[in-house]
Amino acid sequence: MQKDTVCRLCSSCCPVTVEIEDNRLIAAARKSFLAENERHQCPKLNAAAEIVYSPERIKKPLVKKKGGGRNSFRETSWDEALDIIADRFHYFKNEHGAESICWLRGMAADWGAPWDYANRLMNLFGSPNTIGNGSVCHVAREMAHVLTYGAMTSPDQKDSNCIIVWGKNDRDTNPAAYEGIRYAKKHGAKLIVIDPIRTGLASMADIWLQIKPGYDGILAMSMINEIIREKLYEKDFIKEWTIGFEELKNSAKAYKAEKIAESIWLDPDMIKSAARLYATPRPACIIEGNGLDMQLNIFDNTRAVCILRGLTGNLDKPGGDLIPQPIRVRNIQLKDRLPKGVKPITLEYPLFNEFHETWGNHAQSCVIDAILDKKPYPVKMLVVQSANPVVTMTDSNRVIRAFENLEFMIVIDPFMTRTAKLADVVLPATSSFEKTQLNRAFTRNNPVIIQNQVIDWVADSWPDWKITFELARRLGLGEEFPWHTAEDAINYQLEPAGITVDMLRKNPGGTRIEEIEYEKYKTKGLGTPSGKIEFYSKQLEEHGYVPVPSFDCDIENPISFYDKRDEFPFLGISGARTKCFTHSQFKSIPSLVKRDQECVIDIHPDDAHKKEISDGDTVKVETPRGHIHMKARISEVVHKGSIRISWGWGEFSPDYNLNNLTDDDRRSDITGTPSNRSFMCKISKVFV
Ligand SMILES: Nc1nc2c(c(=O)[nH]1)N[C@H]1C(S)=C(S)[C@@H](COP(=O)(O)OP(=O)(O)OC[C@H]3O[C@@H](n4cnc5c(=O)[nH]c(N)nc54)[C@H](O)[C@@H]3O)O[C@H]1N2
Ligand SMILES: Nc1nc2c(c(=O)[nH]1)N[C@H]1C(S)=C(S)[C@@H](COP(=O)(O)OP(=O)(O)OC[C@H]3O[C@@H](n4cnc5c(=O)[nH]c(N)nc54)[C@H](O)[C@@H]3O)O[C@H]1N2
Ligand code: SF4
Ligand SMILES: [Mo]
Repeated sequence: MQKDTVCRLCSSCCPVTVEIEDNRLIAAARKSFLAENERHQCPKLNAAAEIVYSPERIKKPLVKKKGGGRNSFRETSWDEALDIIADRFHYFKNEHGAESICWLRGMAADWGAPWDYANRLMNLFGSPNTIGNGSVCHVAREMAHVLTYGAMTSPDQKDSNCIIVWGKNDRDTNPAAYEGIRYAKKHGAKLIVIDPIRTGLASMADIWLQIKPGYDGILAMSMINEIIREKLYEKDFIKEWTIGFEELKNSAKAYKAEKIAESIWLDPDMIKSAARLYATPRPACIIEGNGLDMQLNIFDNTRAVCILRGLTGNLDKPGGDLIPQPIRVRNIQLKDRLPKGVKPITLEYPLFNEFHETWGNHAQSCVIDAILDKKPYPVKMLVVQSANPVVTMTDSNRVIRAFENLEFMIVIDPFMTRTAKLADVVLPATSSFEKTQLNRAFTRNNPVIIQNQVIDWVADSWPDWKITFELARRLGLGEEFPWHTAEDAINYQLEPAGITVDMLRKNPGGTRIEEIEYEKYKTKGLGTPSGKIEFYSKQLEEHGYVPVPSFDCDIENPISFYDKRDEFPFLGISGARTKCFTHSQFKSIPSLVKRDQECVIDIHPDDAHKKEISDGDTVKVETPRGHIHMKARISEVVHKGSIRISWGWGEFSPDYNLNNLTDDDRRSDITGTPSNRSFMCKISKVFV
């Protein structure tokens, strides 16, 4: 039997059809506008059955044995596990205040419905500390979009005549987007790729700018300068729909291509060609990604990229960058029920906490500060849901120290991760195929597609929604959590939009609440204080930040440990994701581990020669925070003087954990983002 759902094995949220036999998932396939033989394959989805029925899945709730060390658990019932947890919630609230409890969220359960449920529970219980990982993922970038033109745009690449792919590797991370790029290119679109690595997409590009990591804002400002100098901008549009053009023009003059190119590894003529190629054919769009995230200048870098969209008038035009048409979903977080005056541990980042109605708090590193340094106040108890922070958070050694200092820790995950091994209670969550869920990806823009439960819960696992609802009831919050099914809760959330789960199920291809509308700003304005695109932002100025993006290469060097570059001369780049894995996940799935041979460090041949390193040698990589070992791959995809390190292998072995190397001391002062992507390091061959 075939069933429709949404895959959540990574955050791309692909609509899929699954084949079910005797209540077992047999196979799954992505839906696509392309014919079957032209579709881009996803090995993770092909391994869906192996993942769902993995013998490594946690089968029952686990409680740490009395007097036992790390990873010493006994199985228990849901009743006992939830009673223990509820007891600890009350204990810490009574002893230290509810805010001493923090709920840390990763990407896997999505920031849709399940994010709202955890926030609702915590707000009602009295703690403002539900913390997401948006400071290292796209929420920090989203803030730059919102402050520039009111919402995060989505690129309409399929119908574009020129696509910039800026720090994104869709071929491995988002098959649907990659298919769109390929389609557009086949129909004549030009492709510009901005990436320090010659990725598969870079090899397909008309122009590839091999930028020095972290310096994207300087490049964007230089392109802005070029577009203004050559008068390639949309004059009438700018007059009517933007503010701060003169200030932008003056600011951009500091970034003449000839002046800045060399310091960011580029050729001035290439920067000019890219600016011209982007600004001439209309429509054009910019796909930006995680290459901009996890940089100290993330906010201004992204703002400069957003400004390019406004300058060329590509905003909200077909084939350009579209302002989304969100669904009217009920905000169920009940933030107003928090006790008056209670501040979150992320209080240093007020604009980031408040820029969006439901995103909430995302300066993830603050969790570690609060546990270890008791700043701004101590966190004593932690719930970790759908995250593996021991591997994925910055400076893993510091994270482990923090978790060992906690008085009580709960992990909710389908697998026994390195993080779960440090917990007091581990709750087995179902996989995405075992639960019905409303993902934010489908509420922030039309059309809405529902994720359906397509098989029974495996072993004694529960879906995240049920875990949260049952815990809420045990905490005495039953009145505000009256739902006994995911459908009940989602129907309540969807009510303002006039749709129900049943209606969504009748349209597995997606339910469109509104027809697509372009240039909506003409009738509705934009969601900024001025209603226009803000090249110059008064709001930023009032909060003490620069109103027009500005960068100083020397003072604000965006690369960690740059001051120690004499001892740590190589620029380490946290590598692209690969098709087989989602961050730390699936490292116990035999077919995926066997298929992916990418646990390597890419080194330029000239550097390898100097260091007497050959292909396959074991290399030690060190920073002031720690070290890792990996095999070398001699490769010209990297720039001389830099190495690319494979991402996510820390779950397989702590010796491969890239975040042993990263620094959490320096952060963006606006989003709290550390530089997980780019850091100075040293390398040496290990003689075995
Ligand atoms: N297979 C797979 N898919 C995934 C995920 C996964 O783990 N595996 N994770 C999901 C998640 S949570 C996310 S956030 C997305 C991310 O998806 P992407 O944005 O595609 O992330 P990456 O694959 O890390 O690719 C980022 C690109 O940025 C480049 N880069 C590095 N530093 C810089 C820089 O300073 N400037 C520029 N311009 N480029 C730079 C890298 O070389 C890389 O090619 O993928 C989602 N999809
Ligand atoms: N150096 C460096 N650091 C990075 C990155 C990088 O590229 N380089 N990438 C960053 C980015 S963009 C992100 S988003 C983060 C990702 O950080 P995490 O969110 O910690 O990433 P994952 O390793 O995917 O961990 C997700 C966990 O959720 C579990 N899980 C899967 N499905 C479910 C579910 O339905 N419910 C529950 N409860 N659990 C589930 C998985 O088994 C896994 O243990 O890492 C960030 N850190
Ligand atoms: S890219 Fe693959 S793993 Fe990610 S959601 Fe799509 S089908 Fe699932
Ligand atoms: Mo992410």
